[in-house]
Amino acid sequence: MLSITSPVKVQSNQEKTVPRPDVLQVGPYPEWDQVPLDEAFVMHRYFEAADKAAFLAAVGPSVRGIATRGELGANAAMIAACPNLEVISVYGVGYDAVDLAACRERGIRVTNTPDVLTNDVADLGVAMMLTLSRGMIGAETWVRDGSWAAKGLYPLKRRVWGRRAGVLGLGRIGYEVAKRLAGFDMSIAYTNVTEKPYAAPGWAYVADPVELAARSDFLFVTLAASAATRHIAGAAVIDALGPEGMLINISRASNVDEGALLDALETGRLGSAALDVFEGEPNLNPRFLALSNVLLQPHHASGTIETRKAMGQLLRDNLSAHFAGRPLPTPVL
Ligand code: 8YV
Repeated sequence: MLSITSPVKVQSNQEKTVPRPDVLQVGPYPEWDQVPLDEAFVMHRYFEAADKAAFLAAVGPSVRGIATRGELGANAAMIAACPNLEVISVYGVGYDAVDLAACRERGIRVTNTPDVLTNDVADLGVAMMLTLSRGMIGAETWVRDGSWAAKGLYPLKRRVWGRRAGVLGLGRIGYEVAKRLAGFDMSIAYTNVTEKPYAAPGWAYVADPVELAARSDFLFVTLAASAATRHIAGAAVIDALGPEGMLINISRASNVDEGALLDALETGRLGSAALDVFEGEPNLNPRFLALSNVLLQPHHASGTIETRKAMGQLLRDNLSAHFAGRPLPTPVL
């Protein structure tokens, strides 16, 4: 059988050849991940290639693994260009950007990095709510630009504690968001496909997202994205949240109808939105930049040193386990 690994020579007592599997790297990682990845695998840096199609055509046949990131995934064309692909390891909990149907068809394994990022993502969601509701970005500017001294007191903003929170998707991240909100004495309701046995007593299960939005001041979108959840927060949900409501999205842009969201924010039918994810990110719709009732974040909810180190470790552990024939630590497929 044709060998599809790139051998490297390793000096030891007696010279031996250690085959390192070829891995296609879709996007950059921090140095602390890149170094061990380069040691364990032959990394083919797709993101550095000027001509992506030519690069894939050249390296695709040797590729046995893909290392990608949550928002980058691996599409059908990329998977098709790698006829010997065995495993895709995602640096992120969301794997909606990986063509799972293509993977199923070819028996390609898929892994992600759940759990290790849950608390940081929840923290950022709650921080976004507080920052926007209390006007902290504007307040910082008020101090720095001399407005405090020149104009006096900063305009009053809206309270957070004790108000009504809705959590759209009570998975791991939604649960941690709700737990934190309980600490602000908020009344909590959630929507999920089914009622969750682990929901705390007092958290109301509301099956219909529109009804959830209607009884919420703050609506957190914390669903794992899929074709079924596309635009689940659409015009009806947004209108139900209303002119006093705030939408916070720390999941995927596709869960929200961005056109409907922008229309509602521009006309005041929705009070405000705090967003970590955008359609076509990192290039977002310029209409967002003209709005003062939004808080815009660069998809960094999992972006702490501690969590990103744990994600990188898990990404590598999944690849290593696969190539060593061990059980995958966190399989999706
Ligand atoms: C990204 C994410 O993977 O977990 C996810 O699904 O989208 C993020 O954690 C992260 O921004 C690294 O690219």
